[in-house]
Formats: sequence, structure tokens, C-alpha cells
Amino acid sequence: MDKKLILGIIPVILLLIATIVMANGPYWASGYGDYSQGLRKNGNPVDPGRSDPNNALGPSNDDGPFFSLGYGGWIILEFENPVGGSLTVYEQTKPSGYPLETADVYVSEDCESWTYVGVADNSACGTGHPNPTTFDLEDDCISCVKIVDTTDPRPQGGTSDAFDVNSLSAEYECELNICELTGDDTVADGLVPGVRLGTNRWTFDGEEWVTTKPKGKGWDKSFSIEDTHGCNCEQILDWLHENYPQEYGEMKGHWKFGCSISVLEDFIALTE
Ligand SMILES: [Ca+2]
Ligand SMILES: [Ca+2]
Ligand SMILES: [Ca+2]
Repeated sequence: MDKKLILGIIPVILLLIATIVMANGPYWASGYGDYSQGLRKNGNPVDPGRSDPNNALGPSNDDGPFFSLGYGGWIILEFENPVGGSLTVYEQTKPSGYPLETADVYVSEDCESWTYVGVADNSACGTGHPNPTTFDLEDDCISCVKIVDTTDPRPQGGTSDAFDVNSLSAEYECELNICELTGDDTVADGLVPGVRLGTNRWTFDGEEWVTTKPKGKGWDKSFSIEDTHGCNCEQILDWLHENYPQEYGEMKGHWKFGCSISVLEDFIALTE
């Protein structure tokens, strides 16, 4: 069957879909971007011990250290990999009847365009020094968080330095899937492999990547659907042809006999 005809009758699915990967969290912010520290209420600089943005990185710690935003100050914190699920900002305030400290929280996938998710505050300060405020990221995966102080200075003392960032955590890391896996290659529609599964050729049977005649270097190979970002052989051939038409032409052999190891490894390398 001609490849063009085949392409005409299968729905080409080239969606970017963020899927949930439940790994052991929490994941802590591990870096910072731009920041601008404000001043104390009395106009003096914030204490140097509260002015190192590194204090906001890594796991939450009861006694600090922490980064004080200062009035109107802000900081951008970054995760090593995209994260999702819930996001928790830990503000540092002694567990006593301390006035309210607040900050607006924004999230971003690309660390450039921002989405407001809500207000973090120290209202949980009866529970301990780091006071958590948790946000639901819904289905989004984000890499950066911007925390902007909005503390009302009026009830605060003169030396106060507004919202104090102890740490920032997310529930899980995301893995970006390229395909929405719609099913297996072989059984349902018979398109890949169109003839038979060839030597050292691979196909996704709906549950796992399989090969029928491993030979030579093919023996010790194995692929998971996570490796191929949710894509089966058909979807990989479509993706390569669509995105790299010069390098990957009709690939008729792969449509007939299944995906070769080199096609799978090329795809995995190109999509890492
Ligand atoms: Ca505080
Ligand atoms: Ca403070
Ligand atoms: Ca800290």
C-alpha cells in the first residue's frame, strides 16, 4: 500500500500532551532567576542573613534560612525539571500572633509568560515556622514560580521585612509525551507492520514494545512506552516524516516490517 494513501487514512496525532508521572515528591526549587528585594517598612535594607536567594532553595527547614522579599520585592524560583500536581510555598514566620504577610504567586512553563495562581500567606503560622500555602496546578506542568510581596505594611513593625520565602515544593515531576497513545500498531488496523514483523524490527502491541526475531545486536534491546514518549511505531514514523522530511522519507520498509532499532533510537534521541 502506498504510504501517501496510508497517511491519508490514519489520523495523524502529533499532540504535545503533558502526562502525570507519579514519582516520589516533593520536588524542591533548585535555582533562582531574576529577583528584586524590597526594603523594610522603615526604609532600611533587609538583614544580609535574609537576603541570599539561595536561602529559598532546597527542602523546607524549620529554622530557616529564608529569603525575605522586602516590601514589594519579588523573586523567580526554578525547578530542575517541569513539575505538576500541587505547588506549596513555605513562608517563614514565628508561630505566634504575627500580622499577615502576603504574596502573589505566578507560574510559568517557559519562565517568560506567567499565570497567576493565588495568594500565599503566613496564616498557617500556628503550625510551625514554615507556613505552607498550597496551590493546585491542575493539569499544567510548570518550571518557574514568581513570588511577589503584597504585604500590607500598616499592621507591621518598623523593622519588618514583609513576606519571607523559606522554600517551594511541587508534588511531582512531569514527563512530556509527544503522542496520545491511541492503541497498538499491529492488531487493530494491520498497518504496521503491513507485511510481517521483520528481523530486529519492533512494534507496539498495545501493552509493550515487542520484536519477534531478535538477532545480533537486537537481543539486548528493550524499549518502554515511556522511552518513546507515548508513541507507537506508526506515530513515530509519522513524527519523523513530518518533522525531518529530508532525513526520513517514505520509510516503506518500516511500514511493512515494523520500526527498526535505529529509527526508535533516532526518535528517542531527537525527542529527549
Ligand atoms: Ca514571615
Ligand atoms: Ca518578614
Ligand atoms: Ca530555606
